Formats: sequence, structure tokens, C-alpha cells
Amino acid sequence: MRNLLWSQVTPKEMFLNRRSVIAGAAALGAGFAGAPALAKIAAKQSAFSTSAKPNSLEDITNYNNFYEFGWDKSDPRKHAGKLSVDPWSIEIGGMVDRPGSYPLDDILKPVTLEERIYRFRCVEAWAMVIPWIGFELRALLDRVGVQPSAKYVAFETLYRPEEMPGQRAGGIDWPYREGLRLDEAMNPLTILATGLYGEEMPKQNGAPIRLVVPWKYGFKSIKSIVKITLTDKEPATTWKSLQPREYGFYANVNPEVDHPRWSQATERKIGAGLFAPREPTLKFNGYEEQVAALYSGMDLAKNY
Ligand SMILES: Nc1nc2c(c(=O)[nH]1)N[C@H]1C(S)=C(S)[C@@H](COP(=O)(O)O)O[C@H]1N2
Ligand SMILES: [Mo]
Repeated sequence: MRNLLWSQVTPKEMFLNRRSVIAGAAALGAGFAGAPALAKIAAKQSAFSTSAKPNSLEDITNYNNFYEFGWDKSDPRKHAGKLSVDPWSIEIGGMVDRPGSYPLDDILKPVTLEERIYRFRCVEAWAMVIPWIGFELRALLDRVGVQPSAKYVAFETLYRPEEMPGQRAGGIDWPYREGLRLDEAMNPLTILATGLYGEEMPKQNGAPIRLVVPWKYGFKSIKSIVKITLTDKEPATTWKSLQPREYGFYANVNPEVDHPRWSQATERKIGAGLFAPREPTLKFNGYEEQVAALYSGMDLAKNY
């Protein structure tokens, strides 16, 4: 069991993933002169955070897409409780210097002090603001040593039909797969999240570790990751494989390019009430300054 003690005595948003803090403290051991100072370590807010008010924990944990647990937005909350997330490891392979099966604790230990609160908006036709706890994906990629030949990063979710009823049904060629170009993966906005609202990641949100790519539509942010592969070919992704005319590899938030079946110009704010007007969606979800250069010279209507 993870130790949740600190969350009871500290403001929720202030604290890091307790297990990794405690593991980190143990690893630092007696040599760490300022041990008591650890108690004051607070996750700093990322400079990229939006100032928009976060959605309630209730909205964030009751309105989810996690098709391994069903097709309805209320299914993940009902069924994800069955998922066991401890022990957990990620197999990292392909074009890396140090491939292997990495236990989650090993992954988290060195990044503990780099963890931040990232208050990001998740956008599809709807929008939510979620205060994630996470760290930059590039910190992990740097540790395993990305080889110069690598051009893409592929991700896979756990395949465990005994615990995931959606995987026993058809519809998707499991496991859920996603991918990023290497430069997108290395962007400081791309994070691996291990919690939200100062708590460990709720299972319906992708426990124990999931991707968050805030300038892309929600489906790119793959949950419950067990495999990361560096490759030189664009990896197959779940939604593009399913509906290539509707979903592309890039999936950048773009109000100028409609989904074939609906406009993507506006979003409905979850939690704002039924009669709140839809609001305009921002290109790259407002992160144009940070990411537009990644796509210079590319036709975003073709590379949707
Ligand atoms: N493994 C997996 N990851 C997934 C999904 C999924 O069905 N399976 N759904 C995606 C979609 S469509 C969205 S909109 C977001 C939703 O994340 P949230 O429930 O934490 O808001 O997760 C994405 N990651
Ligand atoms: Mo989605």
C-alpha cells in the first residue's frame, strides 16, 4: 500500500506522490542533512499551468473515457476499481541504450523532486481543467538513453481482460495504443502523470501512470501505461487504426479543422451548467507559442 498519510495533513494540491517522496527520502538516507526539510517539499506549479479554475474532483472522476472499462462516460468509475495497480512496471525498449522492465518505484525515485502540479485543460468536444501531478516524459527518456535512430515513441496500455471488461468485448484491437513523434515527446509540456489533486491517480483516470499531452485531443493521453517503445516508424495508434478518416496521428487541438462528423470550433465546459454557452476552442489548446514550431511547414488539415 502506498502511504497516504501526508495528504491528510497538508493541502491537497501541495504534495507530491507520497510513496516516491518517502522512497526518495529513504534512498537519500542519513547522508541527507536536511531530512526534516523534506516535510516541506511541495510540488511547484508548472509555469505552463492555466490560471483557469480546476474542475471538481467529482467531475474529474465521474466523466471519463477509458474504454477498457466500457463505452459510457460513467463506466470507468463503476468498473475501474477492479484494476490492480501494485506492483506495476513499464517495459521500455526499442531504440534505447538501457532497455528493460522498470518497476514504477524505480521510475519515480529520481524524478520525485522534479514533480510538478500541471493544471491543464483536457479538450475534446468538452473541456475540463485537471490539476495533474506529474513529471516531464523527457526526464525518463533521457535516463534510458534514446538512440539517434529513434524518431517516434509508442505507448501501450495494460492488457488484462480479467480486470477490464471492455477488453472482453469487441470494438477495439486491444491493447490501447498511442504514439508521439520524438520531438513532441521531448517537449516540456508532455508529462507522465501519477496523480491529481494531490492524490494518487484515481484508477478511472489511468492509474498508476498515464500520459498527458495538453495541446492534443484527449484520446492521445494514454492511460495505465505498461510499455514504451522507441522506434523509427510512425507507430499504429488505436483511433487512427479504427477510423483513419476521422482520427489522425497528430490530433492537435485545432478549431480550424473539423472532425468529419462535428465542428471542433467550440467546447462545452464540464461543470459549468447545462445552459452555459459553448466557448471557442484555442488552437493547440492555448499552447501555440510552445508547440507551433513543431509543425512548421506541415499542412495541419492533412496531418490532423
Ligand atoms: N488506455 C486508454 N487510455 C485512454 C483512453 C482509453 O479508452 N484507454 N481514452 C482516452 C480518451 S478518449 C480521453 S478523452 C482521455 C480521458 O481522460 P480522463 O478520463 O482522465 O479525463 O483518456 C484517453 N486515454
Ligand atoms: Mo476522448
